[in-house]
Amino acid sequence: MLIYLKKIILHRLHMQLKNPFQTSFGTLQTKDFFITELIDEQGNHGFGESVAFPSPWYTEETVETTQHMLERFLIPILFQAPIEHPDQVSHRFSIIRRNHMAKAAIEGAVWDLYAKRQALPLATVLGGTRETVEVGVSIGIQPTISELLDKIDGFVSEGYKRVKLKVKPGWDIDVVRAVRVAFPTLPIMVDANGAYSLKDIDHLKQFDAYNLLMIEQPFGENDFIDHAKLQAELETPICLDESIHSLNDVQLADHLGSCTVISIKIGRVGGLSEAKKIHDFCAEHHIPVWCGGMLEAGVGRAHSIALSTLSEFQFPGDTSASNRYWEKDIIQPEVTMQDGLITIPQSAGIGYAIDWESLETYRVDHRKYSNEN
Ligand code: OSB
Ligand code: MG
Repeated sequence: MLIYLKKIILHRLHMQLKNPFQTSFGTLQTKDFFITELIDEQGNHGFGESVAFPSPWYTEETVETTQHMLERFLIPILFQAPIEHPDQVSHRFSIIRRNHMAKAAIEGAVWDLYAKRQALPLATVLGGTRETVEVGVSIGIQPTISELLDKIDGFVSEGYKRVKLKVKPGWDIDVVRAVRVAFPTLPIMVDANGAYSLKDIDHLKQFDAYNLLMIEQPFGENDFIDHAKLQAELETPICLDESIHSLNDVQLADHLGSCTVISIKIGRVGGLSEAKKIHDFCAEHHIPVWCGGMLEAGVGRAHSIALSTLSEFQFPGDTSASNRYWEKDIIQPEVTMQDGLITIPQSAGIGYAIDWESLETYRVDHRKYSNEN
Protein backbone atom coordinates (compact mmCIF):
# COMPACT_ATOMS: atom_id res chain seq x y z
CA MET A 1 0.00 0.00 0.00
CA LEU A 2 1.36 3.39 -0.98
CA ILE A 3 -0.02 6.55 0.61
CA TYR A 4 0.14 9.57 -1.69
CA LEU A 5 -0.19 12.73 0.40
CA LYS A 6 -2.02 15.40 -1.57
CA LYS A 7 -2.58 18.14 0.96
CA ILE A 8 -1.57 19.13 4.48
CA ILE A 9 -3.38 21.72 6.58
CA LEU A 10 -2.03 23.22 9.80
CA HIS A 11 -4.84 24.47 12.01
CA ARG A 12 -3.54 26.70 14.80
CA LEU A 13 -5.76 26.72 17.88
CA HIS A 14 -5.89 28.68 21.11
CA MET A 15 -7.77 26.87 23.87
CA GLN A 16 -8.24 27.98 27.47
CA LEU A 17 -7.69 25.31 30.11
CA LYS A 18 -10.56 25.15 32.63
CA ASN A 19 -7.99 25.64 35.40
CA PRO A 20 -4.48 27.09 35.25
CA PHE A 21 -1.89 24.30 35.49
CA GLN A 22 1.08 25.09 37.75
CA THR A 23 4.34 23.12 37.69
CA SER A 24 7.73 23.79 39.27
CA PHE A 25 8.44 25.95 36.19
CA GLY A 26 5.42 28.19 35.97
CA THR A 27 1.74 28.30 35.12
CA LEU A 28 -0.03 27.41 31.89
CA GLN A 29 -3.55 28.63 31.08
CA THR A 30 -3.77 28.93 27.29
CA LYS A 31 -2.87 26.04 25.03
CA ASP A 32 -1.47 27.25 21.69
CA PHE A 33 -0.90 24.34 19.27
CA PHE A 34 -1.51 22.84 15.83
CA ILE A 35 -3.87 20.21 14.58
CA THR A 36 -2.23 18.67 11.53
CA GLU A 37 -4.59 17.40 8.83
CA LEU A 38 -3.28 15.14 6.06
CA ILE A 39 -5.33 14.29 2.99
CA ASP A 40 -4.40 11.35 0.77
CA GLU A 41 -5.18 10.50 -2.87
CA GLN A 42 -8.32 8.55 -1.83
CA GLY A 43 -9.70 11.50 0.14
CA ASN A 44 -8.95 10.05 3.59
CA HIS A 45 -8.10 12.52 6.36
CA GLY A 46 -5.50 11.81 9.06
CA PHE A 47 -5.06 13.99 12.14
CA GLY A 48 -2.24 14.78 14.53
CA GLU A 49 -1.61 17.31 17.29
CA SER A 50 1.49 19.27 18.28
CA VAL A 51 2.48 19.44 21.95
CA ALA A 52 5.28 22.02 22.29
CA PHE A 53 4.38 24.92 24.58
CA PRO A 54 4.73 28.65 23.79
CA SER A 55 8.00 28.80 25.79
CA PRO A 56 10.72 26.13 25.95
CA TRP A 57 10.54 25.17 29.65
CA TYR A 58 9.67 21.50 29.19
CA THR A 59 11.83 20.78 26.15
CA GLU A 60 13.69 23.15 23.83
CA GLU A 61 10.81 23.26 21.33
CA THR A 62 8.10 25.91 21.11
CA VAL A 63 4.94 26.53 19.07
CA GLU A 64 6.93 28.75 16.71
CA THR A 65 9.77 26.23 16.20
CA THR A 66 7.10 23.61 15.47
CA GLN A 67 5.63 25.74 12.70
CA HIS A 68 9.06 26.54 11.29
CA MET A 69 10.19 22.90 11.23
CA LEU A 70 6.94 21.69 9.70
CA GLU A 71 6.85 24.33 6.96
CA ARG A 72 10.48 24.54 6.10
CA PHE A 73 11.58 20.90 6.45
CA LEU A 74 9.12 18.21 7.52
CA ILE A 75 6.21 18.84 5.11
CA PRO A 76 8.56 19.05 2.10
CA ILE A 77 10.19 15.75 3.16
CA LEU A 78 6.78 14.08 3.45
CA PHE A 79 5.77 15.34 0.01
CA GLN A 80 8.93 13.99 -1.65
CA ALA A 81 7.67 10.43 -2.13
CA PRO A 82 4.67 8.25 -1.28
CA ILE A 83 4.69 6.48 2.08
CA GLU A 84 4.45 2.71 2.38
CA HIS A 85 4.34 2.45 6.17
CA PRO A 86 4.29 5.09 8.95
CA ASP A 87 7.63 3.75 10.29
CA GLN A 88 9.19 5.26 7.15
CA VAL A 89 8.28 8.74 8.33
CA SER A 90 10.61 8.82 11.34
CA HIS A 91 13.27 7.21 9.18
CA ARG A 92 12.94 9.97 6.59
CA PHE A 93 12.87 12.62 9.32
CA SER A 94 16.12 11.26 10.80
CA ILE A 95 18.11 13.63 8.57
CA ILE A 96 16.72 16.41 10.76
CA ARG A 97 18.21 16.66 14.28
CA ARG A 98 15.81 16.49 17.24
CA ASN A 99 12.67 18.64 16.94
CA HIS A 100 10.79 15.58 18.14
CA MET A 101 7.53 17.34 18.89
CA ALA A 102 7.32 18.86 15.41
CA LYS A 103 8.04 15.44 13.88
CA ALA A 104 5.49 13.67 16.07
CA ALA A 105 2.77 16.19 15.22
CA ILE A 106 2.77 15.01 11.63
CA GLU A 107 3.91 11.40 12.06
CA GLY A 108 0.85 10.82 14.24
CA ALA A 109 -1.39 12.03 11.42
CA VAL A 110 0.26 9.53 9.04
CA TRP A 111 -0.49 6.71 11.53
CA ASP A 112 -4.13 7.83 11.72
CA LEU A 113 -4.35 7.88 7.92
CA TYR A 114 -2.66 4.46 7.67
CA ALA A 115 -5.18 2.95 10.12
CA LYS A 116 -8.14 4.60 8.37
CA ARG A 117 -7.05 3.24 4.98
CA GLN A 118 -7.33 -0.25 6.48
CA ALA A 119 -10.57 0.60 8.32
CA LEU A 120 -8.89 -0.46 11.60
CA PRO A 121 -8.61 1.30 14.97
CA LEU A 122 -5.20 2.92 15.51
CA ALA A 123 -4.83 0.86 18.71
CA THR A 124 -5.14 -2.36 16.69
CA VAL A 125 -2.68 -1.21 14.04
CA LEU A 126 -0.17 -0.38 16.80
CA GLY A 127 -0.54 -3.90 18.22
CA GLY A 128 -2.63 -2.97 21.25
CA THR A 129 -5.03 -5.48 22.73
CA ARG A 130 -6.73 -3.80 25.69
CA GLU A 131 -10.37 -2.74 25.40
CA THR A 132 -10.00 -0.20 28.20
CA VAL A 133 -7.04 1.73 29.58
CA GLU A 134 -6.48 2.92 33.13
CA VAL A 135 -6.05 6.65 33.61
CA GLY A 136 -5.15 8.89 36.48
CA VAL A 137 -5.04 12.64 36.85
CA SER A 138 -2.11 15.03 37.19
CA ILE A 139 -2.82 17.91 39.57
CA GLY A 140 -0.85 21.13 39.41
CA ILE A 141 0.58 23.02 42.38
CA GLN A 142 -2.31 24.66 44.29
CA PRO A 143 -2.40 27.88 46.36
CA THR A 144 -3.00 25.91 49.59
CA ILE A 145 -2.98 22.32 50.84
CA SER A 146 -6.68 22.52 51.64
CA GLU A 147 -7.49 23.52 48.04
CA LEU A 148 -5.38 20.59 46.88
CA LEU A 149 -7.28 18.18 49.15
CA ASP A 150 -10.59 19.51 47.75
CA LYS A 151 -9.35 19.03 44.18
CA ILE A 152 -8.27 15.46 44.89
CA ASP A 153 -11.57 14.76 46.58
CA GLY A 154 -13.39 15.96 43.45
CA PHE A 155 -11.31 13.79 41.11
CA VAL A 156 -11.64 10.73 43.35
CA SER A 157 -15.44 11.13 43.40
CA GLU A 158 -15.40 11.38 39.60
CA GLY A 159 -13.73 7.96 39.55
CA TYR A 160 -10.01 8.65 39.10
CA LYS A 161 -8.03 5.89 40.79
CA ARG A 162 -4.56 7.44 40.85
CA VAL A 163 -3.38 11.00 41.34
CA LYS A 164 -0.10 12.64 40.45
CA LEU A 165 0.93 15.69 42.45
CA LYS A 166 3.27 18.30 41.08
CA VAL A 167 5.97 19.08 43.64
CA LYS A 168 8.81 21.59 44.01
CA PRO A 169 11.05 22.73 46.87
CA GLY A 170 8.68 24.28 49.42
CA TRP A 171 5.65 22.30 48.12
CA ASP A 172 6.61 18.71 48.67
CA ILE A 173 6.96 16.56 51.81
CA ASP A 174 4.34 18.37 53.92
CA VAL A 175 1.92 18.32 51.00
CA VAL A 176 2.37 14.61 50.39
CA ARG A 177 2.01 13.87 54.11
CA ALA A 178 -1.29 15.77 54.26
CA VAL A 179 -2.61 14.00 51.15
CA ARG A 180 -1.56 10.59 52.49
CA VAL A 181 -3.31 11.24 55.80
CA ALA A 182 -6.51 12.31 54.01
CA PHE A 183 -6.35 9.47 51.43
CA PRO A 184 -4.64 6.52 53.16
CA THR A 185 -5.04 3.99 50.33
CA LEU A 186 -5.11 6.17 47.20
CA PRO A 187 -2.34 5.41 44.67
CA ILE A 188 -0.29 8.64 44.68
CA MET A 189 2.80 9.70 42.75
CA VAL A 190 4.73 12.95 42.51
CA ASP A 191 6.35 14.85 39.62
CA ALA A 192 9.11 17.42 40.21
CA ASN A 193 9.80 18.39 36.57
CA GLY A 194 13.51 18.48 37.42
CA ALA A 195 13.27 20.92 40.34
CA TYR A 196 15.83 19.15 42.60
CA SER A 197 19.50 18.24 42.48
CA LEU A 198 21.87 15.78 44.15
CA LYS A 199 22.23 17.95 47.26
CA ASP A 200 18.55 17.25 47.97
CA ILE A 201 18.98 13.47 48.40
CA ASP A 202 18.33 13.48 52.15
CA HIS A 203 15.30 15.69 51.66
CA LEU A 204 13.90 13.48 48.89
CA LYS A 205 14.39 10.32 50.99
CA GLN A 206 11.53 11.59 53.18
CA PHE A 207 9.15 10.67 50.32
CA ASP A 208 9.86 7.00 51.11
CA ALA A 209 7.55 7.24 54.14
CA TYR A 210 4.40 7.80 52.05
CA ASN A 211 4.08 4.72 49.88
CA LEU A 212 4.29 6.57 46.56
CA LEU A 213 3.95 4.71 43.26
CA MET A 214 6.95 6.65 41.96
CA ILE A 215 8.69 10.01 41.81
CA GLU A 216 8.87 11.47 38.33
CA GLN A 217 11.89 13.43 37.07
CA PRO A 218 13.37 14.71 40.34
CA PHE A 219 16.53 16.01 38.61
CA GLY A 220 17.38 17.67 35.30
CA GLU A 221 16.96 16.01 31.94
CA ASN A 222 20.66 15.22 31.46
CA ASP A 223 21.26 13.95 35.00
CA PHE A 224 21.34 10.21 34.25
CA ILE A 225 24.23 9.59 36.66
CA ASP A 226 22.74 11.66 39.47
CA HIS A 227 19.40 9.91 39.05
CA ALA A 228 21.24 6.58 39.40
CA LYS A 229 22.84 7.80 42.65
CA LEU A 230 19.44 8.87 43.94
CA GLN A 231 17.71 5.63 42.92
CA ALA A 232 20.40 3.65 44.81
CA GLU A 233 19.37 5.45 48.00
CA LEU A 234 15.65 5.81 47.44
CA GLU A 235 13.06 3.06 47.88
CA THR A 236 10.47 4.98 45.88
CA PRO A 237 10.81 4.07 42.20
CA ILE A 238 12.16 6.87 40.01
CA CYS A 239 10.36 7.48 36.71
CA LEU A 240 12.05 9.51 34.00
CA ASP A 241 10.03 11.91 31.85
CA GLU A 242 12.05 14.86 30.44
CA SER A 243 15.21 12.69 30.22
CA ILE A 244 13.69 10.28 27.70
CA HIS A 245 13.85 11.47 24.08
CA SER A 246 14.53 8.12 22.40
CA LEU A 247 15.07 4.41 22.83
CA ASN A 248 18.76 5.20 23.30
CA ASP A 249 17.95 7.31 26.38
CA VAL A 250 15.92 4.41 27.81
CA GLN A 251 18.85 2.05 27.25
CA LEU A 252 21.20 4.51 28.97
CA ALA A 253 18.86 4.90 31.95
CA ASP A 254 18.43 1.13 32.21
CA HIS A 255 22.19 0.51 31.97
CA LEU A 256 23.03 3.09 34.63
CA GLY A 257 20.09 2.29 36.93
CA SER A 258 18.77 5.86 36.67
CA CYS A 259 15.14 4.78 37.03
CA THR A 260 12.83 1.78 37.25
CA VAL A 261 9.83 3.21 35.39
CA ILE A 262 9.58 5.10 32.09
CA SER A 263 7.01 7.70 31.08
CA ILE A 264 6.41 7.69 27.34
CA LYS A 265 5.12 10.82 25.64
CA ILE A 266 4.65 10.51 21.91
CA GLY A 267 5.75 14.09 21.24
CA ARG A 268 8.86 13.94 23.41
CA VAL A 269 10.18 10.81 21.64
CA GLY A 270 9.41 11.99 18.10
CA GLY A 271 6.35 9.93 17.29
CA LEU A 272 4.45 6.67 17.60
CA SER A 273 7.10 4.55 15.86
CA GLU A 274 9.76 5.49 18.43
CA ALA A 275 7.22 5.18 21.26
CA LYS A 276 6.48 1.62 20.10
CA LYS A 277 10.20 0.79 19.95
CA ILE A 278 10.61 2.03 23.51
CA HIS A 279 7.59 0.01 24.58
CA ASP A 280 8.97 -3.15 22.97
CA PHE A 281 12.41 -2.73 24.58
CA CYS A 282 10.80 -2.11 27.97
CA ALA A 283 8.58 -5.19 27.57
CA GLU A 284 11.64 -7.31 26.84
CA HIS A 285 13.53 -5.86 29.82
CA HIS A 286 10.57 -5.84 32.23
CA ILE A 287 10.59 -2.08 32.67
CA PRO A 288 7.03 -0.87 33.30
CA VAL A 289 5.93 2.13 31.24
CA TRP A 290 2.97 4.48 31.30
CA CYS A 291 1.71 7.23 29.02
CA GLY A 292 2.34 10.84 30.01
CA GLY A 293 0.34 13.82 28.83
CA MET A 294 0.94 17.37 27.60
CA LEU A 295 -2.49 18.78 28.43
CA GLU A 296 -3.57 17.78 24.93
CA ALA A 297 -6.84 18.44 23.19
CA GLY A 298 -8.81 15.46 21.89
CA VAL A 299 -6.65 14.52 18.92
CA GLY A 300 -3.39 14.20 20.83
CA ARG A 301 -5.25 12.50 23.66
CA ALA A 302 -6.70 9.94 21.21
CA HIS A 303 -3.20 9.00 20.00
CA SER A 304 -1.99 8.54 23.60
CA ILE A 305 -5.02 6.43 24.47
CA ALA A 306 -4.40 4.17 21.45
CA LEU A 307 -0.74 3.75 22.43
CA SER A 308 -1.71 2.88 26.01
CA THR A 309 -3.43 -0.31 24.79
CA LEU A 310 0.00 -1.97 24.35
CA SER A 311 0.86 -4.61 26.94
CA GLU A 312 3.71 -2.96 28.87
CA PHE A 313 1.62 0.10 29.85
CA GLN A 314 1.30 -1.09 33.43
CA PHE A 315 0.51 2.12 35.30
CA PRO A 316 -2.45 4.44 34.68
CA GLY A 317 -1.61 7.27 32.26
CA ASP A 318 -2.02 11.03 32.63
CA THR A 319 -4.41 10.98 29.68
CA SER A 320 -7.51 12.06 31.61
CA ALA A 321 -10.98 12.69 30.18
CA SER A 322 -11.74 15.75 28.00
CA ASN A 323 -13.72 17.48 30.75
CA ARG A 324 -10.69 17.47 33.06
CA TYR A 325 -9.13 20.07 30.74
CA TRP A 326 -11.74 21.71 28.52
CA GLU A 327 -15.20 23.24 28.64
CA LYS A 328 -15.58 21.82 25.13
CA ASP A 329 -13.11 19.55 23.35
CA ILE A 330 -12.51 19.44 19.57
CA ILE A 331 -13.56 15.81 19.09
CA GLN A 332 -16.86 13.96 18.88
CA PRO A 333 -17.54 12.08 21.11
CA GLU A 334 -15.37 13.59 23.83
CA VAL A 335 -13.05 11.32 25.85
CA THR A 336 -14.89 10.04 28.90
CA MET A 337 -13.68 8.14 31.96
CA GLN A 338 -15.63 5.73 34.12
CA ASP A 339 -14.23 4.10 37.27
CA GLY A 340 -10.73 5.16 36.23
CA LEU A 341 -11.07 3.57 32.78
CA ILE A 342 -11.31 4.91 29.25
CA THR A 343 -12.98 2.60 26.72
CA ILE A 344 -11.08 2.27 23.46
CA PRO A 345 -13.19 3.40 20.49
CA GLN A 346 -13.69 0.75 17.82
CA SER A 347 -13.99 3.01 14.76
CA ALA A 348 -11.14 3.44 12.30
CA GLY A 349 -8.02 5.49 13.04
CA ILE A 350 -7.87 7.54 16.22
CA GLY A 351 -11.52 6.60 16.77
CA TYR A 352 -12.85 10.09 17.48
CA ALA A 353 -14.16 12.46 14.79
CA ILE A 354 -13.18 16.12 14.61
CA ASP A 355 -15.92 18.39 15.92
CA TRP A 356 -15.38 21.05 13.25
CA GLU A 357 -17.81 23.49 14.73
CA SER A 358 -15.94 23.38 18.00
CA LEU A 359 -12.49 23.41 16.39
CA GLU A 360 -13.34 26.52 14.39
CA THR A 361 -14.26 28.44 17.53
CA TYR A 362 -10.67 27.96 18.73
CA ARG A 363 -8.90 28.42 15.38
CA VAL A 364 -6.70 31.48 14.97
CA ASP A 365 -4.98 30.53 11.71
CA HIS A 366 -4.84 27.81 9.09
CA ARG A 367 -2.35 27.20 6.34
CA LYS A 368 -2.59 24.80 3.42
CA TYR A 369 0.25 23.04 1.66
CA SER A 370 -0.31 21.14 -1.59
CA ASN A 371 1.85 18.41 -3.03
CA GLU A 372 2.94 19.39 -6.52
CA ASN A 373 4.98 16.19 -7.03
O1 OSB B 1 5.60 16.66 33.43
O2 OSB B 1 4.08 15.27 32.94
C1 OSB B 1 4.50 16.43 32.95
C2 OSB B 1 1.76 18.81 31.79
C3 OSB B 1 2.51 19.66 31.01
C4 OSB B 1 3.86 19.46 30.89
C5 OSB B 1 4.49 18.42 31.55
C6 OSB B 1 3.75 17.56 32.34
C7 OSB B 1 2.37 17.77 32.48
C8 OSB B 1 1.49 16.96 33.32
C9 OSB B 1 0.02 16.86 32.98
O3 OSB B 1 1.87 16.41 34.32
C10 OSB B 1 -0.27 15.86 31.93
C11 OSB B 1 -1.68 15.89 31.41
O4 OSB B 1 -2.63 15.88 32.19
O5 OSB B 1 -1.83 15.92 30.17
MG1 MG C 1 6.42 14.84 34.11
